[in-house]
Amino acid sequence: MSLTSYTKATKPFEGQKPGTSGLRKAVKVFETEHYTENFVQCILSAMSGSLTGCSLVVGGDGRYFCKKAVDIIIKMCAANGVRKLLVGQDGILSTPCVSCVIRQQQTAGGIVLTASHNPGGPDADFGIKFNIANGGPAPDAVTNKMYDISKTIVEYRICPELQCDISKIGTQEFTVDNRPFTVEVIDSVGDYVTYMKEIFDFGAIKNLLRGTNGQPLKILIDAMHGVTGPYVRRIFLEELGASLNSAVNIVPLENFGGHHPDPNLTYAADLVKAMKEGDFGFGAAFDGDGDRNMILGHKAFFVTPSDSVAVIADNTDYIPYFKKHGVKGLARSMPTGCAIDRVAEKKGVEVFEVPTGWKYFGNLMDAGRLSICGEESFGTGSNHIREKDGIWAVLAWLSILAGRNMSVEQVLLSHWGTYGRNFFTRYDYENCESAPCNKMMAALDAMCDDASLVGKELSHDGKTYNIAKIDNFAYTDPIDGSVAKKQGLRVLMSDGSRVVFRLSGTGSSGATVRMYVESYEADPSTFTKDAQDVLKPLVEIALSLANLKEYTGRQEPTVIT
Ligand code: VG1
Ligand code: CO
Repeated sequence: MSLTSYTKATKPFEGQKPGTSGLRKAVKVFETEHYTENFVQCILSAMSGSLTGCSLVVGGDGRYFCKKAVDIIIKMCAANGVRKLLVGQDGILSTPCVSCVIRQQQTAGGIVLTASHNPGGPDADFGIKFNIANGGPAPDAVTNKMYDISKTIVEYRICPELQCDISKIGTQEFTVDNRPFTVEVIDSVGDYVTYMKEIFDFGAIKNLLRGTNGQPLKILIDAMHGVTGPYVRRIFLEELGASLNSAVNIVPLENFGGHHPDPNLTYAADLVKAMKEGDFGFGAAFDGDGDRNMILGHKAFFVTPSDSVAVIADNTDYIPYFKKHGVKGLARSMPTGCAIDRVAEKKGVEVFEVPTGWKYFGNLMDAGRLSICGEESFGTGSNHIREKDGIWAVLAWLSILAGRNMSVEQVLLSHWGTYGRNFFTRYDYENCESAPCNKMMAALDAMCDDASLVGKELSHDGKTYNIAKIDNFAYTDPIDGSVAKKQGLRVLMSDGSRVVFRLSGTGSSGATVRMYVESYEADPSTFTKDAQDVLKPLVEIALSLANLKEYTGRQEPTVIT
C-alpha cells in the first residue's frame, strides 16, 4: 500500500538560527506546534539539489524529545523524497558515531539530535544539528541557508501515516507517493567499535589494563548517563576486559540523571571525588552526545584539554592509525591554549588556528592538511572522522600510557619538560542578561581601534603585562576562502600571554560570557604549580580591563575550567 504525503501550512518562527553547533532551545520551544517540523524542513530544503533519492543518518544522545524528533524526521524525510534513512536503534547514536556512519555508508549527511552538554529533560534543552556528506557539522554557508529559509517558510511536507518501529535492528520498506522509502535501524555502536579497533592497538591497551607488563591500570569511566554508555560497555568492558567497577552511569537517561552531562571539574564532580580517593590510575568522563572528554590521572590529576591534544599530537607513534596515515597538520580553536603549536613547530608540520566550533576543521581535513586538533572545551579528535570524539581521546590516552609505560602525570611532566607549560583557564558566566553582555563586547571591540592601548602596562599582585595587540578574531578558510568575522576579542600581551572574551553560541537562552586566560612558563620550577594560582594576576587584569563584573553583575563565574 502506498502512503501519501501532505503539505502542511506553517508560519516562520523567530530565532531558528543554528549556533556554534546546531539549533539549541528549550524542549518546550521544540514542542511548540510546527516548530520542530519547520526546522527539519529548513534542513531538508537547504539540501535542495542533493536531497531526492539520497540516504541520511539519524540519531541522537537519547535525551528527552529525541524519539519524538526521530519520528518527525522519518515522516518528513519520506515526504521530501529521501530514499533511505539509517537510524540508530531507539534513536541512539553518539555524535562521533553519526560522523563515522555518514562516512562509512557514504550518505548525503546526517541529522544529530542533541543539545550536547546542556542538561536534558522536559524542562531542559534539546537541539538539532545537520552534518554534511564529509561527516562534519554543516559549515556556515549551509547553516545560513537554513536560517534564511526559516525566515520565510510557509509549508512543510510530511507523511503522517508512516509508522516505523525503531526499537528493533533491521530494514523496513515503505512506499510513499509511489516511491520506495527504506528505514534501516542500525546497531548504535557496531560500525564505530569496528573502526576504533582499526585505529588503535586493542591488544596493547588490554595488556595495560591487565598489567601484563607491570601493575594493572585501574580505570574509571563516567558516561554521565549520556549516549556513551553503550559504547563504554562494549569497548571498555567487553572488548578491553576492564572490570565492571571501571564504568559508571552507563545507562543513558532522558534527563542525564538531572545533571549537566558536561565533563569538567565542576559538573563531573563525582568522578573527581572518586579519583581523589586514589584507587584508580586513570579517569575519564564524556558529555551527553559523546564528543567531549575529560582526562584525569591518579588522585584526579587534571589534564587540560589544551594539553591533552598537544600530548596526543606528540605521541602519535603509539597509535597505529597515525603510523599508517602519517600526521599532516595540527590545529586548535582560537581560544584553546597554544601547547599544540609548540608540538607542530618541533615536528615541522603546519598548525592552524580556527574559530570556535568543530565545523572549521572539516575543510582542512578534507584537503589532507590536518590530522589532529582540539578545543579547550574538552574536545579532542582527528581526521578519522569529522567530529570531536570522546571515546577516541580516551583510547588515544590509554595507548600512550601503554606505549610509554608511564602514568598520566609522568606523561605531562615529560611534555612540559620538553615544551614548557601553557597555563590555561576558562571562566564561564552562564545565563547572564544579554543586553549588558552585548554592551561589554562592543566596548571591548572599540578597544581594537584604540592605538593608545598598545604598549600599555597592566599590573596586579606583582605581575606586569604589556598589551601588544587587541583584535577581534577573524578567520579566512585556507581551502575555500570563506571568512568568519568577530569570533572573539583577543588581548595579546607582549610575552605571549593572552586573554580572550567570547559570547557562547550554544546556550538556549540569555548570554553566557566566556573568558579564556593563558600564560606560558618555560621555568621548570613552575610546572607543578596550580594553574589558578599562576594565572590569578592575569585573570584580575582581564576582569578589570573588560569591566566584566559591572556588566554582568556577577562577582564570581558559574564554572571555572
Ligand atoms: C562551545 C565550546 C566550543 C564547542 C561547542 C560545541 O561553544 O566553546 O568549543 O565546539 O560548545 O560543543 P560556545 O559557542 O558555547 O562557546 V558540543 O560538545 O556542545 O557540541
Ligand atoms: Co557534545
